[in-house]
Amino acid sequence: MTKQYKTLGEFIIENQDSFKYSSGELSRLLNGLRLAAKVVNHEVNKAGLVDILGEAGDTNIQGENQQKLDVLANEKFIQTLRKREIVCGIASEEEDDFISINSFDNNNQNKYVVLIDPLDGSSNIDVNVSVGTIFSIYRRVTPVGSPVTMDDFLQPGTKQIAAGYIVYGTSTMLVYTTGDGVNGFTLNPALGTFYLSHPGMKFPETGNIYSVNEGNYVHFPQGVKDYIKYCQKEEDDRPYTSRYIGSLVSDFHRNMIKGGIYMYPTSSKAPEGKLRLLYECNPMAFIAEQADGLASDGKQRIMEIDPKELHQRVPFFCGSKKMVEKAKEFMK
Ligand code: P6P
Repeated sequence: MTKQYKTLGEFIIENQDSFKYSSGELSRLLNGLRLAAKVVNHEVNKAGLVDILGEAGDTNIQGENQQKLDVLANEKFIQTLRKREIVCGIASEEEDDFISINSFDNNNQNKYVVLIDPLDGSSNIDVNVSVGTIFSIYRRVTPVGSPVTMDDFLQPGTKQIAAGYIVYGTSTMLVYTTGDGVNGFTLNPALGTFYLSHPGMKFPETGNIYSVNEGNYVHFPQGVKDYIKYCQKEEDDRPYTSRYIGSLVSDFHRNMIKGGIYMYPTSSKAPEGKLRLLYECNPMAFIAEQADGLASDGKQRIMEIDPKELHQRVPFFCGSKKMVEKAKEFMK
């Protein structure tokens, strides 16, 4: 008798009562993201065939227009969420402004806004390296029934009610939190079903992996340089291993399982850092803290930053508690 693993659908239903806002809407929202994840996974996995099927932007042998995958992923997530009548607004890395969603069937009673990076690290597709989707969910703060405003999106990360990512790797996983721990689900592509493969994910308190683009070393602030040299020093549990694949979701996921720290500091080339606060850093920070890790901009909790604009960038230090604390000591 093979062990029966719980499916994502069963898990969402079982846990919806524990979710204080639950009226089934969050479940429907998470199910929408689950569906979109499967569709995007299918497209990502056949991406390598684009050259045979036709270059992105051109038509393929079936005469269909090949879209860039991040544009396609963006459209799939927006389309799926729009249809589910739960979301009143969406902000995306691919969209300059937020999208207001009116649902006439329930005269605009939708309560949630979603912020999403539909395909993070998409430049890795051409070289067959893992990419990911990152999402962050809030309740709107303006009156239900009225059109969403920027205030509904510019909320601090501490107000998130759910966050997660999908990593399209050697297997496709959906990892998310609603504030009650972090759970990972692996897709069985043959069945199109996500199974609970990683219940209660936690960052090890410390680790020996540091993830940073060392090509930018000369541009980093002195404290970051000093921490990197600390990681490389022959002493105690060091030198650590350097692992950086240029895909935040994959580096984060590996570090959460094995222990490690991911860093995207400011540099003279990126004075605010590169990663976006609202749909990259805040959701990953929520997951990190729910997994007993930390996420900081080098000075304060990522989730306590008061957002000023939709595509705002922040420096990002995230992972095993003791490693982030040590990095912050060097940056004081
Ligand atoms: P760099 C991908 O573009 C991304 O947003 C993250 O997924 C990744 O960790 C980082 O940027 C890579 O940036 O400047 O090191 O190539």
